[in-house]
Amino acid sequence: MERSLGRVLVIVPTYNERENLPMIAGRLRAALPDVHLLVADDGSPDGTGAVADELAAADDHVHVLHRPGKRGLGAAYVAGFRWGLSEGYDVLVEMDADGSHKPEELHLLLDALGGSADLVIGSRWVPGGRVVNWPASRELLSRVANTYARLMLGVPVRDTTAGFRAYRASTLEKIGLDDVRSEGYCFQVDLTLRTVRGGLRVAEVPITFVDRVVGASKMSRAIVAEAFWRVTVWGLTGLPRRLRRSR
Ligand SMILES: Nc1nc2c(ncn2[C@@H]2O[C@H](COP(=O)(O)OP(=O)(O)OP(=O)(O)O)[C@@H](O)[C@H]2O)c(=O)[nH]1
Ligand SMILES: [Mg+2]
Repeated sequence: MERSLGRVLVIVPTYNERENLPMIAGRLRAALPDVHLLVADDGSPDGTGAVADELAAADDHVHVLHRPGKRGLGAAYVAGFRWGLSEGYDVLVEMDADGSHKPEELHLLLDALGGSADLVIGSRWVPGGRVVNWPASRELLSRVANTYARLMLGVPVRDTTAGFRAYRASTLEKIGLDDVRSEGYCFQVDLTLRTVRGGLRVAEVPITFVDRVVGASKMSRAIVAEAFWRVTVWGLTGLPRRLRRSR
């Protein structure tokens, strides 16, 4: 299916994912051999960047973007999207390095994108979606964050914070990346909101999300706080428009 969509680039942001990267790259290349991979590494102290370089040297479908220091997930994706758009890819995919997003399920997202969507989200919180081995505290945080975002923003999406997603290049060109300021996971909410407000079509497909087995989480209080205040600001500034529409 990905053939009819054109050229597909999967962007994997990495920060200290040395043990995970070869595993996830191998699984992706085996699952969808035509798809290209871009590793966006933020100068990981554990040497993930060098591991990525080795993978790229051995495989012409693997590319690496080195960035000087940890600047957040959002900034890494924006840089990856820019690279992919300038290289002429037609579909740009977001995927974590830690195995939480199964490369073997990526075809489900691409199928839905080829159906009739401008953005497809691999969702934990639609019927059929599952989380495996996630601590109850993380599940609660995700559910509360998603409910808050849905109510504040009026966006009909069950998993706005999800990080396994596929965009058409035309979607990213239309919504624009120049003024994206979100750094942490609210980057995902930010781009979902831009897509919906741009009148584009968002589809969710159920996925099985598996908690990371090795390596450390980058989730922090600062990331949760940023998401909370930004969603609150977006919700309040978007309120007049929602009220106008509901009249
Ligand atoms: N380049 C870059 N990648 C990052 C940064 N922060 C996180 N990542 C990567 O983004 C992906 C998601 O981060 P995770 O730490 O797995 O976040 P999470 O899935 O909420 O947390 P876990 O519970 O550990 O799975 C992983 O591939 C990280 O290596 C960053 O500042 N820069
Ligand atoms: Mg993770």
